[in-house]
Amino acid sequence: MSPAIAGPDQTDRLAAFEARIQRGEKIEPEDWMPEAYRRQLIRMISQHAHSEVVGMLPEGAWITRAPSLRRKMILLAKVQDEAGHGQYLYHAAETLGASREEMLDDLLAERAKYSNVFNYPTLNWADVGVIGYLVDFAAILNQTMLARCSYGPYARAMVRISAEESFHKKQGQDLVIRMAQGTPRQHAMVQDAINRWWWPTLMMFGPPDEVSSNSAALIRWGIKTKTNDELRQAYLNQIVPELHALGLNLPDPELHYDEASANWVSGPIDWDEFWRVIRGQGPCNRERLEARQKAHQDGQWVREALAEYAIKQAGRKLPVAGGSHAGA
Ligand code: FAQ
Repeated sequence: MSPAIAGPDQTDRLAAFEARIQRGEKIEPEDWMPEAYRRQLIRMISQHAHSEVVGMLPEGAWITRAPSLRRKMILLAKVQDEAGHGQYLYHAAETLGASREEMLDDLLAERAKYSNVFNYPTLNWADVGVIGYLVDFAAILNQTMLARCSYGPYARAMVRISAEESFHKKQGQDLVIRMAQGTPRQHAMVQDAINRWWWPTLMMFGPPDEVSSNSAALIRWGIKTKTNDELRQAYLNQIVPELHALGLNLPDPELHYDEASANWVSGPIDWDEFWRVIRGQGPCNRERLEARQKAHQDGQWVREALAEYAIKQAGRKLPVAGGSHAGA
């Protein structure tokens, strides 16, 4: 609700709410919050949850083809973690009044967004390392910021998720280092994977600040504390020297170090590609959605069984005369 159209009570409430955020207090589910704050959080947290769940697919495709038992165990654990992250995030969105069914319906009916980066194919084993290293690192920078966000349940979920993502990044980095220092063929494979994932990963931070429609509200309410471009810059400054140290190149002839600002500066990002991908026309959007729709259908009997069980359990716990419980 904007202060301009709020009545006196609402204006006071909004001012008190914003003062709490200024003081660094966390907003909890039972607290008063402006409707626009609630809507922004549901939008962002549900998109984040969808990204974790859809994000299981590109790497999940390699579980059966991992080159060793050790790598298979690591990958299984990572993909399973992403499912857990989806759970925490859907729960966090539920604390704001969103229903799980509605959120999933929105994803399956293509009404909801999820991260652009998961709409690209994983063509070889090196892609698994590059996703873990580059994509998880990008996610960590974003999520470390969100761990300080003003909404308590989201901030707390981010603390745990970021810790797990750090392990994901380390396993990806380890794989990339091994391949970069391996045979010429392995080096070429990992270089090829970096060439394909580099630009989509830079796009993950969201569109440039001047066209980021949600940033102003999110920053005002302490949900984001850094802009899309600020996080993208922090990412470039950390990842570029690390990749160069491994003898890996980036597919950007204009990438250079600017002494004056002490920043790595990238060439232009193809934002047309970004908008196409998030509007459903990326290389794998259809495949990703069909996989989620099939998983949802396959899980129908589990949901029915759980619902039936819950009804039976509730029936057993119905209070009876004398204060005891039926079936107890
Ligand atoms: N992809 O106004 P802004 C992960 C949309 S988790 C798709 O700048 P905002 C873990 C945006 O929704 C990765 N759409 O938006 C993992 C908006 O459209 P709307 C996901 C995007 O919210 C690793 C429009 O563009 N992380 O990787 C994207 O201020 C490995 C205008 O944009 C999160 O979701 C995008 N990249 O900033 C899992 C973190 N960027 O909704 C498996 C939470 C923008 O108005 C394997 N989210 N759009 O119709 C955020 O921090 C923010 O929402 C941003 C976007 C930074 C993503």
